[in-house]
Amino acid sequence: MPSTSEVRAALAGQRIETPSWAYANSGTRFKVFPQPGVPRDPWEKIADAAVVHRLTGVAPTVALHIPWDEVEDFGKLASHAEEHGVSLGAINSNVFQDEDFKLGSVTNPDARIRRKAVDHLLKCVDIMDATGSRDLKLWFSDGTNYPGQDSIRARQDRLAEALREVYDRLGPDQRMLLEYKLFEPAFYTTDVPDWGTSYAHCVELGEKATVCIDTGHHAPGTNIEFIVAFLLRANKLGAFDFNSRFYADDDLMVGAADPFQLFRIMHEIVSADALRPEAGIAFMLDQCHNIEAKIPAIIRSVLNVQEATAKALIIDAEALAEAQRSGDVLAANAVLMDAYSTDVRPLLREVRADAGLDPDPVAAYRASGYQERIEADRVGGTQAGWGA
Ligand code: AOS
Ligand code: ZN
Ligand code: ZN
Repeated sequence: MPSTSEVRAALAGQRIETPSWAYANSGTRFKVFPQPGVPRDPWEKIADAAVVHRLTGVAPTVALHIPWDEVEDFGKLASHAEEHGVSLGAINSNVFQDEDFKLGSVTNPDARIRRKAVDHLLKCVDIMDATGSRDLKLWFSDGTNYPGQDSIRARQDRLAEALREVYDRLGPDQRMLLEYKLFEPAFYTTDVPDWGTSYAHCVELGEKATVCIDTGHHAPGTNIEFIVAFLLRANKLGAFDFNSRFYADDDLMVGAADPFQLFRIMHEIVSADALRPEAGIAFMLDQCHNIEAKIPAIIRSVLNVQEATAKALIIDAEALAEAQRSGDVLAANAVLMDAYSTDVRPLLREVRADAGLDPDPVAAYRASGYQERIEADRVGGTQAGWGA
């Protein structure tokens, strides 16, 4: 068994990044239900993210999405974050909401539009220089809807060319995270549809390019922990976009649909000693809270990741290795299930208390009066940009 102090230290040192867009209004293509008190601009999104960090102690960075979080002076935004006790995390590039990108961004058949898309990505790297962000996260909605619409192969060439130009612009301490998604908004082909495609491009690019796994971006039944294990072994896992899904890219709270899957993923992480921030994997949330209150939902999500992590940390690794060595299938499975069946909430409450935090961050938020304050102060909150 790992020692309790090791488990506690690992939990106290865990880092989870929250996304700016999760604090804003969002919805489906059918309706956005606005909520009172949501942030009106990036400054207020960061203030809310800081509240999540103050209450949980493990969410010190917030990811931005450009242009949703466009401001004149990103250096100032970074200082604003510091003043609130957090810092700016991954810069998410958005090349999917411009009229010009109807047939794609970096893989568009028109060279002028490809140029425009790449220029946006380069601008995102300029922003990273100003914010001190390490990661540029790329997700492309590019693809086709009909057989014959465009050349699948030519689109891969265009993608490779665009990625190369952006990769070469990265500073020595900056990284590129290439996210994949099976489908949507394209329904016939997607240019980066799976981890294999992302991995192959990252290998071609070099060591600063790694794969981002969004847990909602696979075909039903996909074994995500296998992908995690494979990429960890290849040193090509850069980040997670955590969320849960019942059907497709549902963007629900992580750990809500399938906490067991989250545990299995965290088991791969823990057994590869990749939980430590120095291991270089960014654990981010990518969620939309369409009907539930935003800040408590994000706190709940952070707690769900912590619970899955704690269960993975208490797995008896020696007993597991012994059962695996001796081919005792049932014993090996029982070791995992024992850990999964353990109620780790008391342990996490203690870890929080040791860090000077309220053991129950959701209750602490409700008691803080913050929600009442923002509802009174903020009128006309913005939309994340999604589901408009
Ligand atoms: C889109 O499906 C992806 O998950 C991206 O990460 C996207 O940039 C993010 O969800 C914000 O919309
Ligand atoms: Zn994502
Ligand atoms: Zn997504």
